[in-house]
This record gives sequence, structure tokens and C-alpha cells, in this order.
Amino acid sequence: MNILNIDSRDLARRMRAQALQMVHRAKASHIGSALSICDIVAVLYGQVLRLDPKQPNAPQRDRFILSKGHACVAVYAALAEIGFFPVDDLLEYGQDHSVLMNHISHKVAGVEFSTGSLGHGLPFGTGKALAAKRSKQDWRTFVLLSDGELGEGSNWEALMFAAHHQLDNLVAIVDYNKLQSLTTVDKTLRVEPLADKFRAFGWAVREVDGHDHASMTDLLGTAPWEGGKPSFLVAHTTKGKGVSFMENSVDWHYKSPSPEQLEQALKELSHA
Ligand SMILES: Cc1ncc(C[n+]2csc(CCOP(=O)(O)OP(=O)(O)O)c2C)c(N)n1
Repeated sequence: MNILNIDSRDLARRMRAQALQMVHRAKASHIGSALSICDIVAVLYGQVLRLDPKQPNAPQRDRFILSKGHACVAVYAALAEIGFFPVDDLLEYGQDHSVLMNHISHKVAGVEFSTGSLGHGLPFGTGKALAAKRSKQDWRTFVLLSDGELGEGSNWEALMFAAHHQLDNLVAIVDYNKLQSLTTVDKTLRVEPLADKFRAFGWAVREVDGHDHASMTDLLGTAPWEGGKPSFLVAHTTKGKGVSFMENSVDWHYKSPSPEQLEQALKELSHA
């Protein structure tokens, strides 16, 4: 099974434009959360994951789980842009009876697991990684978490479990944008010292700029970094990345762009 080898920067640009239009059309929330992860998701789908859009359920595919399911438009856009389903279907996002629901749904081709209630992706991914080991399969599992999500205790059970079972076929990434829904992670429930915590739990840990495609391609493409240990990538990101008036602002956790704001955002992206 192949890596698609798609230009991830170009993919991320297309994903951002699609995500903005989807959220605007559906009058939905979470555009800041989606823009935060477009670069990470584009690197994964373009340069790292082994998959085939023509065979979404191929047994040898790598598994990707978006645990911060509220940011689903980034993943729906990526899946459509690389051919899992027609790009025109994105217009149905958030409409009545559409499978493209406002939190990620496994009814969509290419999606492994439905999330939205935070704290479920890593425990599920850990089970997947254990199943691959036990059945002697070489596919890998990647889980993308948010920083505020780490307040859910279920993650810390999974962190212990994965290290105990030496799941070096598991890669977790935290989208470390330092913001939650209404204020900073620091003011809500402090997670620092984050990298040291993961290390103390027995994981191999690396830190990266979560908008630097070359560094992320290198790191994610070469995991596991330490034999017998699961890998944790702390990706430092900006919530709302790519649209000046959305960057680093909690407003865009819930707000949906007006027609004028959409136009302005798309103009900025086209000049990026
Ligand atoms: C178990 C659970 N509690 C509360 C929520 C409501 N909720 C949605 S997003 C969010 C936090 C957003 O911050 P973060 O997790 O850091 O993600 P970001 O959007 O900043 O990437 C919360 C509390 C939820 N989805 N699941």
C-alpha cells in the first residue's frame, strides 16, 4: 500500500478554503479548531499515511483517528481533495440527513471512528495498535488530539497502557494551540510540562512547529523514534492559522464567518 505523495502545502491551502466555505454555508462552529490542524492533517494524508482512496477499507491501510472531532471539516476536506469522495459532496456538510455531520462520523468514506465527545480517540487508537501487534500486521495508527482534550482522564489511562504494551506502531499528535473554547488551556486546566509528562509515561517525545511541513513529514515519516516505545509529537500551532483575523482568537471557536468575512479570508488564502 502506497503513500499518496501529494504536495501537502497545496493540499492544506485547498483544505483551508473548503473548510471556510463549509462552515460558512452550514453556519457552523469550530473554524479556528479546523484551521489549527490543516497543516498536520495535510502532511499525514499527503506524505505519511499508507492508504488508497479507491479502497477505503483495505486491511493494510494505516489508521488515522481525529480525536478532536469538532474540527472535522479539515479531515472531510482532505478526504474529498484526495479522492475518497467527490469534492462537491462537501456542500452537504452540516445539512439535514447528510453523513457529513458537524462532529466527525465514520459514515464518511475514509473516516475510521466517530468522535466529538473528547477523550475517546487515544483509548480507541491504542486498542487498534494493540490489535495490529497481536495479529502481526504492520499498519500503524495515528491519533490527533487537542490540548484542552488532555483534561479528560481517559487519555492518561491510554498513555500508560500504550507504553506498558510497547506499542511502537502508535503515534499520537497533540495540536498544541494553547486555546480552548472560551479561554487559554493554562487558565482552564494546566497541561505543562507537557513533553516531560509524556516522557515520564514512557513515550518517545518530539516537539515541532505544527505548520512546518518539512519537519513534520520527517518526524511522522520516521516513527517509531525509539524501539518499543509509542511516539508522541507535540505540535505547536496557532488556532485559526492562515486567516489573520481568526488567528489566536477564541472568538472563532464558535463564530461562523459572515459573507464579507468569508470573502476576506479566501482572499488572504489565495495570496498566501
Ligand atoms: C467530553 C466533552 N466535553 C466537552 C466538550 C465541548 N467542547 C467542544 S470543543 C471543547 C474544547 C476546545 O478546546 P480544545 O480541546 O483545546 O480544542 P481546540 O478547538 O482549541 O483545538 C469543548 C470543551 C466535548 N466536545 N466533549
